[in-house]
Amino acid sequence: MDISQKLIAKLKSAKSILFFTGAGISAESGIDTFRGKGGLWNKMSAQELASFDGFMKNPNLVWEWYQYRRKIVRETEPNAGHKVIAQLEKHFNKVTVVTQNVDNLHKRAGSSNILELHGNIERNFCMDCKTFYGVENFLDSEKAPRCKKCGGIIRPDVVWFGETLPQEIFAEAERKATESDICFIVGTSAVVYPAAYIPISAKEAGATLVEINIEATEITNQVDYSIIGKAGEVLPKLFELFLE
Ligand code: BV8
Ligand code: ZN
Repeated sequence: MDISQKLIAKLKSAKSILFFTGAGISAESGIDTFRGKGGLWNKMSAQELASFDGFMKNPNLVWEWYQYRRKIVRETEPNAGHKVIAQLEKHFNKVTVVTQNVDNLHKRAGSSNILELHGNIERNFCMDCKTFYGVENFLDSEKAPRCKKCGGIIRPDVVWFGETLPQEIFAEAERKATESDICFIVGTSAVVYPAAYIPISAKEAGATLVEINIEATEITNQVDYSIIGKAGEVLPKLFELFLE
């Protein structure tokens, strides 16, 4: 992997850094990505599984898909990539993680400033009375459960296609992007909007864009540095060079 000395020098003089992450940063923990080889969405379409209409048409199928993903998340650990991002908090005034992932692995790795643009797979809520339920309430329920209070349908607290992102979280992510000196784009195909606007906002405000991915993506032609490699290998190497 090729990491330029110029980038390391930039990192050493940076004050605030932002990590914009996607499914690729969790791939080495054993969680499938969506669009890559063996991706979750190769088997069934995103629209059927990660959309409100898909859920209303077949709540039990979608619920089962999320139960399957929760089980995988429970059996996985944060990897070296997540851990380096958490460790960097000791070396910079501000490290913000803006993630599209719903798997909680940044939190479990010890990061403290995390903005979850697409929600969190461990949280659920009743569609009628909005009561929140933690995933521990239904560890083995195959069917979309009903609310104990009002009998309404319970759904995962994630943002589906056609649904707006949590406005205050997105606005905070935009703000942090415009304040960042360096914006790392890690393990995302950068095709999902409006999340994919975040690195663009950082660039427009003068941040240096650094992409870490195993292949080129839609955003590669807009970045200042493109490092081809696995996040779990590149980030530790970057950290090692930074500490030298
Ligand atoms: C919305 C649910 C307002 C949670 C997901 C412009 C503006 C606004 C909206 C749109 C727009 N253009 C199009 C839209 C509509 C749509 C959209 O973006 N469609 C795209 C696909 C064309 N956006 C929306 O609907 C959003 N809502 O805008 O509301 C609105 C309202 C009404 C009408 C219009 C607008 C909602 C988007 C959120 C959808 N929910 N998931 C869940 O179940 O997880 S999206 C899904 O994709 C996941 O959340 C995921 O986070 C996200 C992005 O995927 P990635 O993380 O990038 O994963 P992917 O597999 O694609 O890529 C993995 C990458 O990792 C690859 O590049 C691979 O090379 C790399 N990799 C693999 N291994 C490694 C690695 N890299 C490093 N190391 C490795 N080891
Ligand atoms: Zn209810």
